[in-house]
Amino acid sequence: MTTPRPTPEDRFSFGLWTVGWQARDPFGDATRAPLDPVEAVHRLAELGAYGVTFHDDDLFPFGAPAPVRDKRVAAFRAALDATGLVVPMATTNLFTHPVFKDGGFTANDRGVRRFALRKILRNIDLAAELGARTYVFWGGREGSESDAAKDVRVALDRYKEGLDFLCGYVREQGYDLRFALEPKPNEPRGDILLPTVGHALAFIERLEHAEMVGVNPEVGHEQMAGLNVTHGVAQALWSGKLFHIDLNGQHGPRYDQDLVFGHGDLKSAFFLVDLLEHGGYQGPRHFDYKPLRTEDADGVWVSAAANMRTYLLLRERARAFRADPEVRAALAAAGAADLARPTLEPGETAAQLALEEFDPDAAAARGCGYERLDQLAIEHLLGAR
Ligand code: GLT
Ligand code: MN
Ligand code: MN
Repeated sequence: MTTPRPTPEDRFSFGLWTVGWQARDPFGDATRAPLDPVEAVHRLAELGAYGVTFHDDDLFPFGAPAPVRDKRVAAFRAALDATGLVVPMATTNLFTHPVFKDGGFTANDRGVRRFALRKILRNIDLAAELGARTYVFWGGREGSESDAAKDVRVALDRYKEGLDFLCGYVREQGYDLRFALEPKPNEPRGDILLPTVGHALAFIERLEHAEMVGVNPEVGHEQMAGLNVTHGVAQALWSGKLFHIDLNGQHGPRYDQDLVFGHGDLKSAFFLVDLLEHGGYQGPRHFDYKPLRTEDADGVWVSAAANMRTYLLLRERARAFRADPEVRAALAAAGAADLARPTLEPGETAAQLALEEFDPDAAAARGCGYERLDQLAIEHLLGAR
């Protein structure tokens, strides 16, 4: 089999916090040394990525004085210039420092909320300077463990207030930047606000500048909620709200595994790639994963390459699936095209609809042919066709 090689045209991007994860977990210390962002940029470029993303705290330590910050940013920028890697997205760390233990936008403490907004504003300026077009908000600490602790309706008021204010700021500054909310059901909070793509889409419609806010679904986060991520992503696309995507792997509802893309539910990954490739998504294919804690530095780069290679292999498989005449025939037999036909004739009335003769028993007796289609998908996925 040919080896697909990632190129910048594939638009693969990685968070600095992914390859840079030192593998500290709730039970154990780091197993790897810190990774300099400059090295990360060079290694990712060598592997064929086109972009790198970051939290403010990935680039310089929390509360770093201006000279340290400037030095780190300059080194990062020089690495970008040297490699041609771009920064398509940036985000704020509102979860590591203990000040954010009760959230950033929705902490009960108003002083913390104001501090969070200042931290975000500062990094939005840097994101815009570095050419980012998307700014992600993952609200991992926005939530609670006890329903006595927080009035969710009021917390959502504060969430909206903060995002409305930040949208206003981006507009005033004339930045070419859109926001993408990243849902997650739980972890680190017991329950996180905006737990799924559906919750986030509904919330966005209540925002003052809804047009500049979309979603950044993460494969594993929807699967942690027991949901079909491909359906969530499809609805985001349908709503014109798929601004960004976090690709990774997960085995069903358990802790957030952040595995390499495709290393969890492979069949779901196949259908997700099929959707992204045929559904008109033009944005970055961003990997948000954690190299296994068992790996050394070499293993980190093996895993980074694995994300891209798996995506490309699935893309090949999805294309072969769509091009296969047998699949086309099976889709036709299953009536797939009929779904694209509006249910009513233009201008048809309820009275006209009532006149139609229909035999429900005959329709009920017809098989849908979906088993055949599903098996064809599996055979393409397995490279058997
Ligand atoms: C954190 C989280 C991710 C988010 C990142 C953006 S940070 O690693 O687990 O899902 O995308 O804030
Ligand atoms: Mn995750
Ligand atoms: Mn993510």
